[in-house]
Amino acid sequence: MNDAARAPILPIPAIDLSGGRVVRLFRGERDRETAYPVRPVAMAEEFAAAGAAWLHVVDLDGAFGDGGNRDTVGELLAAAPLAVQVAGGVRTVREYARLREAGAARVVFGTIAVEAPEVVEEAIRLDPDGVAVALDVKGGRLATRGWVETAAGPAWASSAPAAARRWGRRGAAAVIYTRVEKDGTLEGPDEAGALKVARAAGVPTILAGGVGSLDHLRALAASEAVPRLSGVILGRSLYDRRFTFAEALATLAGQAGGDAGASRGRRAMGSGCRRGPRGSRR
Ligand code: AMZ
Repeated sequence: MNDAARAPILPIPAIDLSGGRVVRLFRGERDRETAYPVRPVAMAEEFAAAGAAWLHVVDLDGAFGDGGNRDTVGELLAAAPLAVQVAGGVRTVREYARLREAGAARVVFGTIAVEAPEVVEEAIRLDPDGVAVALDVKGGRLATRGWVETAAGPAWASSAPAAARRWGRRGAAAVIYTRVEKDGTLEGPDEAGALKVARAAGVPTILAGGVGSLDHLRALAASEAVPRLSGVILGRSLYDRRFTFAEALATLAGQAGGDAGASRGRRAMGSGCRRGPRGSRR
């Protein structure tokens, strides 16, 4: 493969919201939450300043089906100086259109893609560029409703590659593959599973769950995941300062600067609370 074809995998920082706070869950379990004392918009600005092009925002309360973080998501869409992908609790075409009008570059459908796929198909008919489908796999099946349920859906929902193939053919702009058992564990992503999904989907595929070290990113960058995976979502690894966003970016781009940038970028998470309004960057 020539170098031009080896577009680097894009690191995508995640902001998961619960009750307006920035949190991380362990394997998606609600009672295993870590809250981080950062303001969501300041965090987004921090990631943008470190070179992020995209932000993955999850409204966890929306995903669990009780309320949501609409105001905070709205603030992020209005203020964040980067492309935002919004996930969690989007169950209607109307909500999809509302988020797109509010500035979401992509909107992610999880539960409703399994329970009522016609809703997602209608969104694709209206506005295909913004539709991403989440393929969240738990115990080998697609998980819905906050990853609590793995009820039998249609036949294609019994495997992530089959679901990926379906949504790729139906015109989704992207699919996001998360291995629930890995999420929040820092023990390494399910690269093999993601590759199967990417091959089947034939549309940009993003991997989420389990990245815990720059070595995990180096392994991805050196593997056949390039150029099949377009992005990798980073959550706990950034919040627990296993590495900085700048290091992740450099590592996936194949630059030695993954280490050299360490001390510069190390401050990134800590200064999130202190950062001023947009435009007041150092
Ligand atoms: O952590 C969880 N328990 C969780 C989570 N992160 N549950 C759902 N989600 C994410 C999915 C997807 O991006 O990965 O929420 C989105 C799906 O939401 P919904 O409401 O469409 O199923």
